[in-house]
Amino acid sequence: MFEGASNLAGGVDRTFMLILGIAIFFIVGITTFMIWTVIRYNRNKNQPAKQFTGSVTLEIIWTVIPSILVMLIFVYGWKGYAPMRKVPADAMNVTAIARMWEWSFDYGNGKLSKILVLPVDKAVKMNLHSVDVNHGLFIPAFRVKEDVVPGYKNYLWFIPKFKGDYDVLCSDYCGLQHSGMNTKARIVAEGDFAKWLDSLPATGNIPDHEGLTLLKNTGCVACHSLDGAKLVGPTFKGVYGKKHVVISNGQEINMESNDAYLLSSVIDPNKDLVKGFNKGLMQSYREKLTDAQIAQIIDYLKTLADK
Ligand code: HEC
Ligand SMILES: [Cu+2]
Repeated sequence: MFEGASNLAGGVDRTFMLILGIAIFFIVGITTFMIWTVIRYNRNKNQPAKQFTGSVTLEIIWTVIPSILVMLIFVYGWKGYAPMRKVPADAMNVTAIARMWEWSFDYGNGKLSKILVLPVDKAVKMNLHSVDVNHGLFIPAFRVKEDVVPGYKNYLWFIPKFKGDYDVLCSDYCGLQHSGMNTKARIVAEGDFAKWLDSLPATGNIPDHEGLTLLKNTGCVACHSLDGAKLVGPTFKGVYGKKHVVISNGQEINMESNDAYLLSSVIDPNKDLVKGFNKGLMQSYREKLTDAQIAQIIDYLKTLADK
């Protein structure tokens, strides 16, 4: 009955059904008893009610029964939870990288993917890594969910049981586009997985401009479009050489976007705020990118200038 989409699903579902069963038993039992007493002891047909206090028997019953039920829930819960923290030694390692607001999966050797492709019937350990704020890796069908906290090493593991596509969500509210932080887990046959992994380009091999690769891999494009569309941040199209109004120290000033301005926008984004956009959304990349990488990004942004 409890065969879920992963090896861990059964333990979670059994605990859930136990709690649901107890809840249904009590809501039906208590309501029925209540209705029965209202009718059976109707005040018009019976003697007036009397007040009495103290009943050792009753007190023992209502202490012992709930204690047993709570222990039972604990035992089922523990049986479901304990295996979640015991990763088999032969599990394959994949790092889930969370950033506002997308998931990427690192298979090692620079191989990154936006969807989580995995072979069926094989244990996988997901190392959880956040580059900005708290996120949560949640794959409901597999009954796995763990926090992804910057600077903290967390993990989860599971064995997918069936081929197919499953939803991958972020379970922690992580800002404006949190609800869009979804992707797919695609479970495929072992051979198809090997082929897919082979065909995945190592990041260094993507024949893009280095700066564009950095924009994609650092997650800039989640907030900045390249085609003129307004997202959370201003588009990068035509950003170089653009004359626009920025708010600096509470003052609106006209500024032309040049090398120095772009550099300061990346390492100190909230200093000059582009008018019409919110403060505090973009984090400083001073520590996340090297000077050379920022130079490559700026180099690429120049190629998007309006000619
Ligand atoms: C979480 C969303 C977000 C991410 C991720 C983000 N930015 Fe921004 N960015 C913004 C917002 C919002 C603004 C406008 C407010 C401001 O100027 O700080 C902005 C402004 C900028 C500007 C000034 C644009 C203009 O029209 O003057 C540049 C340049 C820029 N970002 C570069 C980057 C780069 C490079 C990255 C990746 C390394 C990046 N941003 C990542 C949200 C983001
Ligand atoms: Cu998130």
